[in-house]
Amino acid sequence: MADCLFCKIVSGDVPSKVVRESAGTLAFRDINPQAPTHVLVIPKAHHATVGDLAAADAELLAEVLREAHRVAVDEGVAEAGYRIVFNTGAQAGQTVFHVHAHVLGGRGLNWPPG
Ligand code: D5M
Repeated sequence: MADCLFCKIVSGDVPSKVVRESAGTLAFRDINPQAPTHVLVIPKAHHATVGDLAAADAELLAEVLREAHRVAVDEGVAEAGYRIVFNTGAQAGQTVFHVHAHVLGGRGLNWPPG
């Protein structure tokens, strides 16, 4: 998608700090980290929300989740505990409409979230 920020990160037109890559996904550090580990995992293909991705390509969604767990392991936060968040829709705080899993860890995380 021409006007999509995360498509531009996939193409390399916008720089990012990549931490992992798989055939269908890219993982890079969030520009505004909310925890010591805050990485975004995205499918390289454009889907606006996690619901759209689940409906269109469930195997690609599974790949996003596998990669999110690998990020947590690589960052050393998997054992203590980490969170995978898909903000979905404007009211839930989604600002970039190219689906992304936030992988958050490295500190205690409150529940319920704000
Ligand atoms: O999350 C969108 C997230 O995307 C938010 O945490 C900031 C992050 N962001 C925005 N621009 C960039 C760039 N250029 N690199 C890395 N991270 C970025 P949402 O759930 O949609 O609110």
